Amino acid sequence: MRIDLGAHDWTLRACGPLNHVPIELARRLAEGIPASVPGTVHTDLLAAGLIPDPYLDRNEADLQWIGLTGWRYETTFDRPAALGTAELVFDGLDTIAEIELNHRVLAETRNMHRSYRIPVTDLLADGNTLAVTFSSAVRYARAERARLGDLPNLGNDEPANFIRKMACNFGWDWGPKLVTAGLWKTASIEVWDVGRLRQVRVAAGGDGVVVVHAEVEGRDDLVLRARVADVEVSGPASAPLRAGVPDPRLWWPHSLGDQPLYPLTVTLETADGSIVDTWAREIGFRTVELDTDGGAFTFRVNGVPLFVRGANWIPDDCFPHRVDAARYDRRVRQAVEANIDLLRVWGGGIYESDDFYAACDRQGVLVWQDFLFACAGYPEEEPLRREVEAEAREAVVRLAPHPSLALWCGNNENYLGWFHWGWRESLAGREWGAGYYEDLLPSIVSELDPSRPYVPGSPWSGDPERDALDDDHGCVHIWDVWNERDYSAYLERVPRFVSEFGWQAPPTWATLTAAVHDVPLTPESPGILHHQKAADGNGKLARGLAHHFPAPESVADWHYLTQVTQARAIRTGIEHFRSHRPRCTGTIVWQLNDCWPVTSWSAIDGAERRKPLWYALRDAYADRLITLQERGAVLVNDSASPWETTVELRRMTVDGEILAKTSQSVRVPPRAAVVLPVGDVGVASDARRELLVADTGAERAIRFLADDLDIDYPEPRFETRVERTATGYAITVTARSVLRDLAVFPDRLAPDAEADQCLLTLLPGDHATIRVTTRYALDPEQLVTRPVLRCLNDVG
Ligand code: BMA
Repeated sequence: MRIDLGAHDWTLRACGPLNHVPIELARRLAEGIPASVPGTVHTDLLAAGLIPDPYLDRNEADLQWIGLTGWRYETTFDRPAALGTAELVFDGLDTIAEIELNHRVLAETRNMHRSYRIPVTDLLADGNTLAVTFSSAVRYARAERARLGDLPNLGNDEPANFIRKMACNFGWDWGPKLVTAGLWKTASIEVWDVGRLRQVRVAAGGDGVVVVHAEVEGRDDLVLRARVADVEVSGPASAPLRAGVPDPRLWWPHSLGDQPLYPLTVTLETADGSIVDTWAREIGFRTVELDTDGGAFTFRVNGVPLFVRGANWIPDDCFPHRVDAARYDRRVRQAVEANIDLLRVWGGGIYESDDFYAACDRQGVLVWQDFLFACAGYPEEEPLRREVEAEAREAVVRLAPHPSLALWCGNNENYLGWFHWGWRESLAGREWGAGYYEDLLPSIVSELDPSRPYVPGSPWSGDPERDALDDDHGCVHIWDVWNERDYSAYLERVPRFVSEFGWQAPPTWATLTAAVHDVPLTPESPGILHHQKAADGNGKLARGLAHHFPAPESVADWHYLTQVTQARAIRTGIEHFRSHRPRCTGTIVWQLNDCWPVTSWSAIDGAERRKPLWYALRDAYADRLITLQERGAVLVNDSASPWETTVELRRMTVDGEILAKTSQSVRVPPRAAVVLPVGDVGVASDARRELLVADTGAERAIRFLADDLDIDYPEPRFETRVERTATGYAITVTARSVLRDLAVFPDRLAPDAEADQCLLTLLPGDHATIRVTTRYALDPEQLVTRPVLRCLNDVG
């Protein structure tokens, strides 16, 4: 029997130290306010109307006292009716907690990434008081740093590396510093009598065999039974069970096939067949390997090598308990609709809830899971070491049943720090975490999840002695391009695999203006700058833009041009890297999502809206891609069937006059790329006014032969027609001149309005229909006028 304590009334009080609590709140916070479990202090204070929304304007700055204060959660509950062993179960405590039952301290915890189970059988009375007191995570981490001595940390200005808590909770270069405390996952009382499944560990490969290792408690005559599809096996609880499903249908990433899932139920039973405990999941059958031969970094699923079309995943909210199954599902759906087939769960966040991995299982998205270490040196001393071990063991067992899980990875960018940020020298022999990445974590994976590949880090060159950034070996992160150069610099390199590269842009207009209320609103107004966390972020945005466009004259131009630049930058990178398959076997864009409204590298902003980058990803990650590179037209086919087509190549002027033309038939085998040289057709006579177009009928690539600043864009000439549809509006644009990067931003008119296409380049005579979905009645005239409808021809 299980009693959900979240259904009980909880009270939250501030407790020592109180010296940072605002005086006007002190009395209320001493008396107590209603609290939620799962939840966190910030959201409880928000619900009680005591603090403003931390995501708006510069409120974050006024709320730093929360992370410096201690907090006590309290509830009462009756003695459970059932008899047997009673345990208090916490699925997640954030983070430095003391648990008291009936005023007696039962346990102290210090790891957000673990669950806890505390025996209470003999401690329960008819009425019980449960209190969980959290001390300030900031103060704890600082004290641990003082005790153990400092280690490098680039992620934020607090010693996040000295506490097992989501690192980005202390701030990141896309996230606010809102240091939380609370029972962030469910809390319950469980009472069991005859026996209990303590842990169920599952391995399933491509042959239909499921192996179930169970750890049980209770009587020693209990029987374990596993049912998968129509197959049922049983045996003594002390031995693993093997069930074989004949002719299993294989699970594939969505780009290669279906996602058949098989219900697996494990029961613990008495000898006469009565069920004592049950564990159930959906599993899938497939193999996954990482081929690292000769420096490669190639994922193979069911033996098929992939070009990974990935994106990096960060916590979808600074307060992760707010991300429910439906929201995970929507976010993964947005990834799939952008043709993304792998998400990398980044090491500065969390092991996500099972709802996330289940959404990936169902929708065919591979998951690369970092262990939770990012951009810092980590102490290997106690108590950190045993916390790391306990959390890793729990995470590996919990996530192993998910067919989507494809890779375990030791850390994010810590080898980069070792090789490139001066750590090797400054650490002077001190331990910094390598023992985790090279020893502890791989041994846990090989013990508990031996069929899954493991790499020590991202980036990683295959050898701890070799620079982690090596284009010939393993996976690299490319950051100098955004930080210091122009996006054309992506074209200079052909790494084996790129697990991070990114370019910033502001969130959508609706998201930005709902979060920032500056008057006037400018790229440098205080709220906009507050919602930009990267070092010199706005400077980099401005310099990135200056390579291609005149300085924006208005915030509307800034917003449009920075978004165009972001989309272009990532498109440039992806098309180039994909065109070099099979030497390069994957790209993971930084980053899919945001945790609040912010200018960042994301494709989907903090209010779930798609930025222009999302649309660019959908195009650049399409199964069939035609791209015009320096060396010719490259056709990339990542589908499972051959691509036979005719490519018509034209060089034309911006006014539509055709200067040269050829056509060629081509066959691109599945999962291959073919280069067609463009020859004389590609040689410009006046680059400022010419472009190259490669058309297959269904796919098209356009390459302007000069850079934007040199192009003589014609005045935009076009006609529009707006029609009401069942779900909103259809806008048909007929181009009379070249129109470059045409976009409609309907979120400027209604908060729910979305366009189905963005950044279209139309040639004279082309027409395109952009569908806008919205529940609101919009003004058709505004829909087709600046700043809602824009193209590059009318900048300035
Ligand atoms: C890498 C990531 C993140 C960071 C991003 C952008 O360092 O691993 O830490 O947010 O680049 O700077």
